[in-house]
Amino acid sequence: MTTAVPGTDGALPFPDDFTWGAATAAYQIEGAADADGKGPSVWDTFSHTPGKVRGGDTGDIACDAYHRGLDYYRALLDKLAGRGIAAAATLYHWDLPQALQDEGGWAVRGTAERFAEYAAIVAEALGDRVTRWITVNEPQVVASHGYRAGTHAPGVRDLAAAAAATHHLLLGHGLAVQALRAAAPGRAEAGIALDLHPVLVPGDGAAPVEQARLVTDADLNALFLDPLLHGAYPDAAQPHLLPPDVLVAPGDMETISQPLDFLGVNYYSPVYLRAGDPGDLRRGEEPARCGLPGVVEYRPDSLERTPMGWLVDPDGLYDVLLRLAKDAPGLALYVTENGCAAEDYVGPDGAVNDIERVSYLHKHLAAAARAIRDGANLAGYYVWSLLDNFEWAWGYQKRFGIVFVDFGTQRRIPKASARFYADVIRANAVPALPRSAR
Ligand code: IFM
Repeated sequence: MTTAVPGTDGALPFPDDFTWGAATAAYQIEGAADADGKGPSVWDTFSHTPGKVRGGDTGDIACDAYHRGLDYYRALLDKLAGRGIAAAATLYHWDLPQALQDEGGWAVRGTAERFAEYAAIVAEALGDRVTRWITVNEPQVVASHGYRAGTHAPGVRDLAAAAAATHHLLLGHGLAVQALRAAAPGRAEAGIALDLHPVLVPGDGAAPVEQARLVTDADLNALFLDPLLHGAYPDAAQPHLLPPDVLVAPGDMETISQPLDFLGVNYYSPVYLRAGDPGDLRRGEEPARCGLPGVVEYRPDSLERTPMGWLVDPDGLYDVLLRLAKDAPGLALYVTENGCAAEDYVGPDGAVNDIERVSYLHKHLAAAARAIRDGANLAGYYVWSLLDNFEWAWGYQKRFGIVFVDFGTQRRIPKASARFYADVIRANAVPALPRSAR
């Protein structure tokens, strides 16, 4: 199957030193749940609890990646280096040792301190092979899904624990940055990856809608951006999401806001708000998560949705990158995750022709190129995800990979999107979008 060849008329170029990558996460691909002395983690516990993950799926085997290398991480990094690929390593992508959870997990300060010790150990072990470190992936999701809604591990539903987790995840990030820099002076580049969601009010928002926009933006974005970039929690956030003062020890905000080497942006979809009645919802509407009266969230009919129900809105990526260019001038940005689930299947010819994902990536890469042209300091892009994998509470039912995994045989099949992405990387440019998609 052929894909569009970039680099021709109208192609949008990327800077010469742009980084291209594909992201995965340990629990989602490694398997080997109890290999080599590994103790249980919160996701082992959660996925083995009946009713928590669709279909009863677990990460016990996943893509079996761990068993495909001895001395797994060193071997993996050496193989990547051998292929001219520089790894960026994430220290925490949602899977905490169960022993730390038993002490309170991210709801207690001790976990942030243990995390810094772990960062130092990992940097000692792998610092000769890794220079770019992401401390924590999507702390917003950890706090909201793991500690407030309980739909992710550790399955806690407790507002106070979630607010505490927010602070300790950020503090853990700050302490880990210090540990990384101490372990690999002058060599470690440290950042964090945030899931960011533009909150949009098309047209003229009435006063309550504009108020809801401010609160929703504070809850989802500023609650993490402001402490990291400006050393303070945002006043506009809902009070129950804000860590209480008693948890914030002197010096914490300085630790959290120490300069980053880069900021990772995970972008999937925005939030749309309009005036409406949460008690009498129309089709496609949901109560606004900020809880303010007279406002609903909705999904514009003009936008496609992925099988996750997430809106496809590449302009949102552009908006987020330009907002950061303004809010954190000069800070290097990486898109550390972007991609979509699709209904992938192996065709009679043995190929996986994921045209929806090709279209999704094409539009989002074009948005990224436009953002660079308009001033965003975007240094790289990592597609989510390299492989189909364990999609948390959805189990194996949702496929995000550019490489198909047959979980019965562990056979891998690069999809059409993998070829499209390889073409983009080779050309260091994304082909012009068809007029209809602009
Ligand atoms: O699979 C997840 C990933 O682990 C974190 N960010 C969002 C992805 C898709 O849901």
